[in-house]
Amino acid sequence: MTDPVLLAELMTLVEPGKVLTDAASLETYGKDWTRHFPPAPSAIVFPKSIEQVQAIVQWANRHKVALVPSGGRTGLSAAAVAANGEVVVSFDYMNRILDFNAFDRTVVCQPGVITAQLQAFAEEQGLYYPVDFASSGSSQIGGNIGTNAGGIKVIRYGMTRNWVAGLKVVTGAGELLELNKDLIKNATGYDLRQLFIGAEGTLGFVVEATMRLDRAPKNLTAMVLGTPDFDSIMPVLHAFQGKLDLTAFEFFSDKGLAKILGRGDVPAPFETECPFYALLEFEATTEEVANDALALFEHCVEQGWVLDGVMSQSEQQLRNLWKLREYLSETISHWTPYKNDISVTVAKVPAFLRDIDSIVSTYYPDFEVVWYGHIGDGNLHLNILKPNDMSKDEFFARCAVVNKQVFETVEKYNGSISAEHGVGMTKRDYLAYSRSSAEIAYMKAVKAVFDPNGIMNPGKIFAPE
Ligand code: S2G
Ligand code: ZN
Repeated sequence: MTDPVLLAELMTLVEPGKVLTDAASLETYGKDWTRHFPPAPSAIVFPKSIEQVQAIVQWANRHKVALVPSGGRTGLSAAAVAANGEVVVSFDYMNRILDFNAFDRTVVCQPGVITAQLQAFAEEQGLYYPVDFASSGSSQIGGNIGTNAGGIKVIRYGMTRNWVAGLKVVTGAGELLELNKDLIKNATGYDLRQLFIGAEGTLGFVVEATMRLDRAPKNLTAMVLGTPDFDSIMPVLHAFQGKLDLTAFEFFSDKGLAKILGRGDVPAPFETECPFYALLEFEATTEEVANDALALFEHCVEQGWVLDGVMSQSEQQLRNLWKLREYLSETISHWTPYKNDISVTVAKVPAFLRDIDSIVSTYYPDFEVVWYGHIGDGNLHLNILKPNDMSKDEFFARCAVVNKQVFETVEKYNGSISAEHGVGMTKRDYLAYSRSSAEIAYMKAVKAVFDPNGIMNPGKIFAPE
């Protein structure tokens, strides 16, 4: 859409200066963190109110103009990429915390509230917003809801879906719906709120979200344990989970640690060099809990599952241990990684890991492979690093060759081709490895109900027909 008449009409729907078409804005707002599809929007529009969002959607329906929602643009599946002349709807100017209810422990947020802003607000109230991940400093609540963001605390607190008390959405038909009214109990038919969570903006726009908060955790304590191989990690999880209420159980490989230590700003956890590392966290509410953790560490060493380990003794050391895991995504981005974000049920992780690792080492003998992820909830991030002397296109083409084997293995273990990063455009061609044709047909029927003219983020989740 570049028709100047349509653009002129669009400008009347928002405040002056809130429709941009300059090349720099189109480039910046037309993309997310993926680099597979060149951004090519026709305009960026910045609504400041729900009414303006509704007017934009009604305008788009009248003129059959495709709209792409844009939040913090930290997505990893190109769900927020406008590659075909769409109009990007950015929520940068709908970024306020509107209300807080101490009794319900809920916060009413506009979609452009930064995740870290909500986390800090919760802390000021002596409470806790428990969904956390590497990009929380720039991701927006609207985008977190659109992708049902997961991250590092899912093992205890679940995904974003668990923390949405209520939503106001503008459907693809331009109607405003208030979903669930922030109620804890509400047995009045289909919970339409849940449809919009994880829909990647294909059903409509999240224009207001009431988020739930939890009590603040006490004396969070982390351990990093070095293990001799993949197979030792799950018995460690099982041993610790049997005794402690874990708030996190992550893992990363020696190659991942090497990239972090190469930064020069994060200390090594301990001297011993190990093939794999588990990072676990729990609330050391009493001396006894801390002693239980140390006893479990000793037990795992005796069993040969752990070679060495360290437990945080201070806030600073807790933060340093987390940097070993949380800095991975940004650190390896310098090697233009080909990313897989796959999951199976926890019991299947060991066999699944072995299968995937043998595929990877067979097909990628000359590529550097970095493993990390939220292994406590069965979610693995497999990152293949691009050799410096290889072009991006050749590298991605070589990696894509193995997708079939990787996703066939995911299918064999009844897993997901996208655990938390969503489908967007990067995974839409592989959807059938995780969803049946009947499910896909029903999902498309649901989309047709909420977005009858197909203007909402077309080409995302479902490949164009
Ligand atoms: C993580 C962040 C994105 C990535 O670090 O857990 O979900 O790099 C990731 O895969
Ligand atoms: Zn992750």
